[in-house]
Amino acid sequence: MARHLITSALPYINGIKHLGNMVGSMLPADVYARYLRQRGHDVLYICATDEHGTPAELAAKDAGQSVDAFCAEQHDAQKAIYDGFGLAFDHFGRSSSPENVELTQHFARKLHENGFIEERAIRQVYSNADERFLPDRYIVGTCPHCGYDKARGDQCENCTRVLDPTDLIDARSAISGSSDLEVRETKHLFLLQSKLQGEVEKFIDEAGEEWPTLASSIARKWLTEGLHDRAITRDLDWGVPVPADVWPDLAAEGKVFYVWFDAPIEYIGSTKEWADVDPENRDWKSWWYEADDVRYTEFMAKDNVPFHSVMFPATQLGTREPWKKVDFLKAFNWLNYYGGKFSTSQRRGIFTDAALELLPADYWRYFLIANAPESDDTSFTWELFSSSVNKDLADTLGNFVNRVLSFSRKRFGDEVPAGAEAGEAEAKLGEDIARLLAEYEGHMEALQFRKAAASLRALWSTGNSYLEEKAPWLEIKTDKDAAALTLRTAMNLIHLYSVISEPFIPSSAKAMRGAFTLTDDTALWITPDEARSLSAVPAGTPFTVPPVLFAKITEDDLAAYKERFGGEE
Ligand code: B3M
Ligand code: ZN
Repeated sequence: MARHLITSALPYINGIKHLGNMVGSMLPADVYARYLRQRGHDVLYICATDEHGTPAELAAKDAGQSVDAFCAEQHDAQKAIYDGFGLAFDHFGRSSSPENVELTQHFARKLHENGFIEERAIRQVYSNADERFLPDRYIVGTCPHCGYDKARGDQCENCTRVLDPTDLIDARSAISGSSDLEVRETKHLFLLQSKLQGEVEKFIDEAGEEWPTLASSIARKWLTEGLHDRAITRDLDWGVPVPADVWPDLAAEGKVFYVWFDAPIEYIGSTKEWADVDPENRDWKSWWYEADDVRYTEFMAKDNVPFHSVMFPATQLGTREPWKKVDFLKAFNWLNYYGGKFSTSQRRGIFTDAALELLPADYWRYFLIANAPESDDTSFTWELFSSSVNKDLADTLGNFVNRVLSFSRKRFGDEVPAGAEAGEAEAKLGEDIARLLAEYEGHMEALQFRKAAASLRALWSTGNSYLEEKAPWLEIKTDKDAAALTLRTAMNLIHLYSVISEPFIPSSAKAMRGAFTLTDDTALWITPDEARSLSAVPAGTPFTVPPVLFAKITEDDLAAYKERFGGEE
């Protein structure tokens, strides 16, 4: 048993996330966390809403709300959706929490004490029309690297390069659209990342060794470009205030920390929020401080990798305190919608709230993980989605469960039938299952989600092949005991499926497992060795037939979904 700390990138507060956001961070983290819990490990899965920064201010302004009211409301809305998706966080916090404020200020103090923060006067864009400085996303313009004309002041969405607002060509205010901008001098805090370059390189050489190529190559590319000192404060009303005891002038001017400075610290902040709910029994520090026995895995989309692989470790290293750093960084490419981007403004693609209104979470969870953009970008299409739901979930798994249980009840009543002893076919089945299950475990341990889904699918199919081969509906005519053996074995497969499918489709797995009234069902997981004998559910076990697990998506449904969400164009 090991201690596993898991975090998924904090969803930004400014609106409901789409399926691409879901598959690139929270969902795989949940699948992994569920798997590890089932294996008996001590798991802490932490996430939160990322609430500071200009996008929150701008979105609140659009909604006609104060920023804190907006964030509180949006936090609850997002949390409700994630509950609906079955995301079993240990805590889903808020980066605007007092815990995070305290920790962020602590980090800044330590960095300052160790000489890694410096006050510098910089020339910043000031909007005469808006009578304020324009940080980050308050400015839009053309990216100097790729020419994208809607690049934001902090990062170009198109080429993902990190920018400074003054880099933009033809800059204008995102508030008023005014291009009556001038450059004025103002003071900000800079994190002297350049001084930490060597240490971060050493960290990535060691830890990054194990990371998937997508993550380690982005980290290395970043290091090759060199770590630049970066401004970590902003002129905003909403954010973690600069501590007045250390920087009285800046505090008096109302400067707050930059959102990317406090957001990763919220992984720790949210853990503290979790502990503060039950301080007698929960120890946040043991997960983060001198936590050498903890294995820390982070999940995120590729655009977040620089911040997590390089900048957050630099921040942690610069405190000269033993903070837990990432051990394994799992990054994802993009999920597209018919080959193009998901887009909120053009109402293109599927958002998490709409998805849940349409179909149960398990349908989405399975499809998304089975098609996770791991080695490449992948595309959502309704055709692919419905064929995968119909084939894998409805035909292969759901139909198997219902067919076996209904047929057995009809012929043998409400208990698992006894019948003949296991024979050659069962021995072969046991071997196949044990082999596939070992493969499945291997892929889960390696965080290879698509491959894990393929192994799971193969496990489901093996049951169907066995059933087709034995054909209990024919056996029953000539040899009742043989039919009973087949059904008992198939019911053991259903029970096995209910256990091992739990990370992917938790509600359906629960319904499947609930079909059997077992006196002793304490095992969280079934290992390949245990699975081989297919005997966890003995003859005589009472069972019920659950309602149809997965409804098929019809041609009419498909047409309606495409019409509503927009398909190929
Ligand atoms: N909020 C993700 C984004 O909005 C960002 C992640 C923070 S993780 C510390 O792109
Ligand atoms: Zn660009």
